[in-house]
Amino acid sequence: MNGFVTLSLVALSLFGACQAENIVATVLISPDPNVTTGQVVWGHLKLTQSGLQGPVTVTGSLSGLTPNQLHGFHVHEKGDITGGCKSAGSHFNPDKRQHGGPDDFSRHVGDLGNVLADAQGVAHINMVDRQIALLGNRSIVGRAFVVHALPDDLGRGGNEGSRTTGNAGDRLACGVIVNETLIPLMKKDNKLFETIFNRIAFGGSYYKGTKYGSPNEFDLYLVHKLDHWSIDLVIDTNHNKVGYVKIKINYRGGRDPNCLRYKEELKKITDSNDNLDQNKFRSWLESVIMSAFNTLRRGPSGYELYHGGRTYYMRHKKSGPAFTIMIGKPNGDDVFDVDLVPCIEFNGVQLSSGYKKYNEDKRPFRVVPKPLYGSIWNDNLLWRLSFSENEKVMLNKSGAVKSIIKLMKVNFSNVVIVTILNKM
Ligand SMILES: [Cu+2]
Ligand SMILES: [Zn+2]
Repeated sequence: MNGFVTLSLVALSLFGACQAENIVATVLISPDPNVTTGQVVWGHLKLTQSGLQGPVTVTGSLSGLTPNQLHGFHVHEKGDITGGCKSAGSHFNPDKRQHGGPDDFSRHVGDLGNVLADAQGVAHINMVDRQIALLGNRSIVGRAFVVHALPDDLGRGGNEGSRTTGNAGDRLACGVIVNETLIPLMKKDNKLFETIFNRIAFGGSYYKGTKYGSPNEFDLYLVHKLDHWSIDLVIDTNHNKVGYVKIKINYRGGRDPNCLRYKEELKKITDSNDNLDQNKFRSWLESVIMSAFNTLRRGPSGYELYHGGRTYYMRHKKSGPAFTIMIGKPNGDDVFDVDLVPCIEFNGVQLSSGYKKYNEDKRPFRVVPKPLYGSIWNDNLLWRLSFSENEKVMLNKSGAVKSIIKLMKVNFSNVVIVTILNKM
């Protein structure tokens, strides 16, 4: 078990390149308890943004409106409805402009104009807007939609009320805009996670049976990839800790600004000699998960995550290299645990001598930041090798993988978990 393996990567993806990926959020609109007219407005909205720069599509319906009438419809600045809809504050207005209509250049970002109720008092909503966003400065996630009693005059009423609120009257109903899944929340405001996070993969050992014995416990890998045109990875197996490797990054992008930015970000998970540090990686990822949780609403049963029109209750704890998320099902007290195991995946690397048989044809392998004690090396720099892709190939050959796949398909909760974490 000796030698160094150097991996040169071809241009795969530029740092910060935008992926045409949909970002999704949802809103449950519920009646304002302070309304005294007896009008009860309910609704459910879905928001979709195509890519980081794309427009946001708002779809859904509202019921209980005044038949055949326009109702003012805005995003207000605060995601707070604890004292009814008035707690949501003013129209969301980061550019400090006057109130306007959705097609006006000069408007509040939150000015979406009106929705029109049909003869039954139902409004079917399908609008596209370029000023609101689900990420960045104009993000409306964590703010609130408000539905008003009167039409919004779109700033054309010729009085002060028109220039500030559109004279849309009382607030009939409102709801907080929430991200549907955890992964987009984790990507938000975290450049490094956005760049190196790749996917969620089912865990458990394929080799020695499965870990799916208990239906309430699941292992999911949070797979990261460092692949970048401007770096080389040096995988060092030349030490006496069998099953562990040391990984050094060599930067070869020179003064390329993308490379420098990537290098700056990677410092969060490397030591001063550019070796990947498993302690740093674990605590960095923990902070990413924590800040994602902190953007969720916290209720008495845990953090609330809306998904598919339902609320899930989530709590978390740390356990070794993994983070355990406990998820309460919306229909009862049934709780299942998900162990999120962070790892980094490598493709196209040929490991030397002792590892060759697990790594035939440069098959992908992973490293896990598993704490290691009693080594002559700096423990933080040694990563546990994992060959789950290889195990899958071996099991495929023997036919044993079929029953595992069947088990995974049967297990509805598995599918739900991955959907909750990572919009499918
Ligand atoms: Cu409003
Ligand atoms: Zn406005």
